[in-house]
Amino acid sequence: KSSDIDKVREYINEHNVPASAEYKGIAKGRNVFVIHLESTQQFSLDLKINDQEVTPFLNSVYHSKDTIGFDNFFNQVGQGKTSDAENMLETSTFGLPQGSLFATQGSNHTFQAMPSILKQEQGYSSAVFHGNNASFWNRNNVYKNMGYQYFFDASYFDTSGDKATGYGLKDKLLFADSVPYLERLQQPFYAKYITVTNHFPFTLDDEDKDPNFQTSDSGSKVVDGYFESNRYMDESINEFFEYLKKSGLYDNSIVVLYGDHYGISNSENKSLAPVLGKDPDNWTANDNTQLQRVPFMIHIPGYQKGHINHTYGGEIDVMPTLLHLLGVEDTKKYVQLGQDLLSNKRTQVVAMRDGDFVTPEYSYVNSVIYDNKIDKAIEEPSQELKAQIEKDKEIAHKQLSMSDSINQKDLLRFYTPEGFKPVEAKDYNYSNGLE
Ligand code: GP9
Ligand code: MN
Repeated sequence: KSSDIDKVREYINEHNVPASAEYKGIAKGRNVFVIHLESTQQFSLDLKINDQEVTPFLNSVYHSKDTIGFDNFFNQVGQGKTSDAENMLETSTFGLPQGSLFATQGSNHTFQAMPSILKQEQGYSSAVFHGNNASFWNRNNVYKNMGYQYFFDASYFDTSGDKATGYGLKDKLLFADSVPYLERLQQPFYAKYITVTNHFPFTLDDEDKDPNFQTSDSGSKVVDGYFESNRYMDESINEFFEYLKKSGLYDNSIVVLYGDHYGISNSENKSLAPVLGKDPDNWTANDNTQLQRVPFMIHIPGYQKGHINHTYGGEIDVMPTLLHLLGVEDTKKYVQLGQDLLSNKRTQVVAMRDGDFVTPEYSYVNSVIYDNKIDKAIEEPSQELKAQIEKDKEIAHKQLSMSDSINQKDLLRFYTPEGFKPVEAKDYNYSNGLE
């Protein structure tokens, strides 16, 4: 109904934040690599186990002068896990309250997604590289509706024997074997790599373990295996960066890295706690929530003004951030629920898919208010704090309900931004490579 989309437009007009002068367009015209770090949580960065960094290469990128990194960036996925993360990054709307938008509605859904916007505004080509079968999470249909030009799934790679694990081609091979396709992509391109090896149950083949890395002895096989497979993923990214530098692609590209969601579930967090130097006996629901931070970094070769930004945000905010960096200034005409992470006009209330939320000072988890500074539940909140929490709750819930209205009713079919051409799935065919 048109009145629903009018409400959405009103919300966007009130909540969109403009690009900041300092950052807008600084990556304009560059190729974009988005690297999806499967199940990677922020705590692995800079973590040392037995005196060794778990992710030495990612750490070097995170602290590079050419990187804008984030340390209060949260995953916001629901039951759609990877597919929810992808949906947020590509559309700046949430996944559904239940189930996966990709799986349940993605075959016939109106998206105004990154590949189509970059194509239409700036002439980008686009591709996804992923070592699993195209039908997983219904990607083969969703990507067409998003306007992805190419989708190189497992069928494009040799996944025989020990080259693959449960979710497909091993990451090092995905990066290496993607090169012949990548090299034929028209520049500038928007290329997404979805890694898979660092996925539960984190049982890496022995041949893929770093013999020099001795993992934790936490009492949980999942936790100990997690760090070993983190290390493998880290090496795969390192190898890909080496390729990018050698090929020359590096200098006219940016690399965006993000973790999609937790790898260690709440039920294992008490085993994880001592590895992180935390006390498992005083573990709270808020500690689980605080562990929902995932890596997010934007690596811009040659930038030189890199730093770690402490803003509180999440996956919903990536799309407007990237578009602004790439010189797509007018994000207000689109329907994006997030706010540019590099703007100081943003609101730092991070909605979780279940309605809980996190702010820099407080968290609201299972109806309990936590003070983040002292890491404790506030038993008797003041009237003033209660009012503040109600306000923040309203902000989080409004953002979620707007998203549900958009996605459950497929509202974008009633709204085409000025100058935007709706995507036609039939224009895409992923079975014949680059022909
Ligand atoms: C599979 C992969 C995993 O193709 O992306 O998805 P997940 O299980 O993490 O949602
Ligand atoms: Mn995932």
